[in-house]
Amino acid sequence: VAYAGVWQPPPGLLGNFPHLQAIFSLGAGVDHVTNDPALPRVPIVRIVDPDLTMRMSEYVALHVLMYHRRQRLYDAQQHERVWREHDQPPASEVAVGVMGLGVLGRDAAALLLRLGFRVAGWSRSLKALPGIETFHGPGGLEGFLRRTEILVCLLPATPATAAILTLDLFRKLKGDGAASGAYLINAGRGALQVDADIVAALDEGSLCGATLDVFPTEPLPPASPLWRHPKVTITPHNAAASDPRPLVANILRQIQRFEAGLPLDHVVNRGAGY
Ligand code: NDP
Ligand code: OXD
Repeated sequence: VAYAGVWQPPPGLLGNFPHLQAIFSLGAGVDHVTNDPALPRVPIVRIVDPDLTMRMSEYVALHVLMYHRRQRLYDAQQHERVWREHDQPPASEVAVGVMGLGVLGRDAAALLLRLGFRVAGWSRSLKALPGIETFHGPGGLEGFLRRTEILVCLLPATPATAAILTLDLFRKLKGDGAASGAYLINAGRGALQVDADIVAALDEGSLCGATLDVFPTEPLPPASPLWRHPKVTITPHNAAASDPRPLVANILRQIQRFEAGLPLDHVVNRGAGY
């Protein structure tokens, strides 16, 4: 076996292949591969594919618009047969902040900009993106949060991002802006969030709504209070479910390039963890 395409291989499994030359994550994230302490020292390649990127941007736009257009409020009104219109601020007054300005974060941010929102992003290294206010590093986080009403998280799970989404962080979001409250959309990884802090933030009002696609334990255990929380929207880690057709074509293209002596694209930086 020269190449392995894996999602969540049991720890130690990949160490059994002495001829392995590259490991392909069957997704954009790689934490499910890198968390194997016995992982062979071969390149780890992640998926960067327009199909996956578009699916994630659709998800982000859907949920940002859901909060912006107060769709859950209108759903509740419909249930009660209530015909009542609420004030609707223009998107140009609503500040959306994207944590992670990688392949997925940049595309989602560009789409949100196109929809008219005030968009900012936060990344590890300095970025310059047209029309998007950028912040970076631990020193840039507070300024980014203070101006953000709808927080979209598209960070990878690494030691530096573990449990970054805490009550303390939610309290820094801008709750008195045009969106009339702060909202969270996490489609990055469950390891980024502290579930109990999300519930606490929703209950005290520092968050007015949360869309969660990922969880520290998946599937989300039936006993989790998130399931029935009236301000939570849950999806089963399918924000950008990889379609096997483009995914397989993508990996085969990479193998052909590699066997022709060309470098692999999108190789993970093991030190950084993404
Ligand atoms: P990239 O590697 O292209 O981008 C990661 C971004 O996160 C970069 O902008 C990087 O900063 C930033 N980042 C990493 N560490 C830090 C840190 N410590 N502080 C601040 N910023 C940081 O990844 P993708 O955009 O392709 O994917 C992002 C994640 O989305 C994946 O790792 C995966 O976990 C998740 N995902 C979820 C899916 C789902 O269905 N829910 C589907 C696909 C992916 P810099 O630019 O400076 O390097
Ligand atoms: C991914 C995912 O990383 O689907 O691609 O979570």
